[in-house]
Amino acid sequence: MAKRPIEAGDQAADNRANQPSLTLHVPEPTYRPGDPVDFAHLEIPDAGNQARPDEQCEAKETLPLCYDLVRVLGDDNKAHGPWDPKLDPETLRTMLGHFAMVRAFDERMFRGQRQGKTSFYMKCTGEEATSISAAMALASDDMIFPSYRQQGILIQRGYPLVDMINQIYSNKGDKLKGRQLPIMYSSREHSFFSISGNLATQTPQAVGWAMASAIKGDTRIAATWVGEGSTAEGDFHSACTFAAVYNAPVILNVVNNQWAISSFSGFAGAERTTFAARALGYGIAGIRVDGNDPLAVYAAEQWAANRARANGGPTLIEHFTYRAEGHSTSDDPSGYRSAQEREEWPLGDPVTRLKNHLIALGEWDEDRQAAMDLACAEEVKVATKQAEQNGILGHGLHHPFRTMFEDVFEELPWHLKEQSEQAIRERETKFPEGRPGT
Ligand SMILES: Cc1ncc(C[n+]2csc(CCOP(=O)(O)OP(=O)(O)O)c2C)c(N)n1
Ligand SMILES: [Mg+2]
Repeated sequence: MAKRPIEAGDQAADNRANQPSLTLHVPEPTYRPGDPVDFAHLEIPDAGNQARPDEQCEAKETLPLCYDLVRVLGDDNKAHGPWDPKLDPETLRTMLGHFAMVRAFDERMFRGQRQGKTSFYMKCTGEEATSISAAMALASDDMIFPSYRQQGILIQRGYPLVDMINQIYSNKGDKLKGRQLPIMYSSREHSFFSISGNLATQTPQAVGWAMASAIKGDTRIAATWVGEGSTAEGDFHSACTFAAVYNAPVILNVVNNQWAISSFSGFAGAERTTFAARALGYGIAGIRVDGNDPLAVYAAEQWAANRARANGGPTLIEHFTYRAEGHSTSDDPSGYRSAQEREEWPLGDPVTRLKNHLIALGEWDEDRQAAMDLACAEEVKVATKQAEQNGILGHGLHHPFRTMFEDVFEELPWHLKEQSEQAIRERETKFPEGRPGT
């Protein structure tokens, strides 16, 4: 671009005449469709090499952990180092069972969308550990403020599959009465806050809930999950400020799966520093963890939970992982990223890594894995059939139309009452024969 012409007498501009033109950096992902992929530039430290500071340490003592990568499971499929949470085989098998279940669930729901049973679905393939292993390190009544990719937590907390599917189908069994986009679950009984499509709003809400818990002298902490792309939202930074100022008992989980739909993590600042390192500027403890290492994720979350529960304050955990599939059923990643990325991802697959660990311990084998996968697929199938009795997309078996005016106000204000009557009247004119579900 041409430089601004220097006007006579503009001494300041004249003095800069020999300086280079200013330029902007616009991030560009390393690999586009068809490009060969090589992740050799990623620094992947050996498992077990990271120090584990005291849970009550000062936030700044976590500085090395913000640039390192906490890893426990080595290439030998064994657990190493001070972060090994030393879980017993039964707990590891339970974790593997939740992994298998969420994978079976994702698989069937994705197919259901392709079959027209729902309008929308989102998988969490490759990111199972970041939700399930983390949630297992929390108390079952600690409050979860999720994004849309933490279905694993509902499964881990025992939320009925059929209720999840009813919500996905927006049918007459949907506890949210069709008022939320499919997959945006909510369950007070499972301490699982309503998922919002407005990115990052859950982060200040989690901090606020944690502050309220402290004000009440409660012992429950809050944990929130947010994508790396969403950390570019102002809400995330307000959340960090409040969490730091009030030393709130909260865990901020940033799931860095490298992509935000078709935008790569560089657009949220990944080229400049790690997401974990952002914690330091706020005075929050930070940990960068191998998000595909279920033991490391568990250990990091447990460290942060112990810290928060003992009034040590908030922790930001960056889960370094990879979104193995499309963003949602509405996305086609082959249009913007190299298909090789998934194969070349150097941290492997969390399900395979946990399975191989159990096998290495002599506590599991391939036959048991195959039987478990089959049993999960069967359980999801049965739940799907049961939910289908309540209706699928387009079958009209949804909550009656008039109910959309209910449940917000104890008494419907006059203007909404008018609107509701008008809407029902118009519907009767449009469908004189009546429509199921009206
Ligand atoms: C405030 C806001 N902006 C944009 C969107 C559209 N949107 C939905 S998901 C998404 C990508 C988010 O990526 P990331 O935070 O990395 O989470 P991921 O999908 O990778 O889990 C975008 C831009 C939205 N829902 N809300
Ligand atoms: Mg992302």
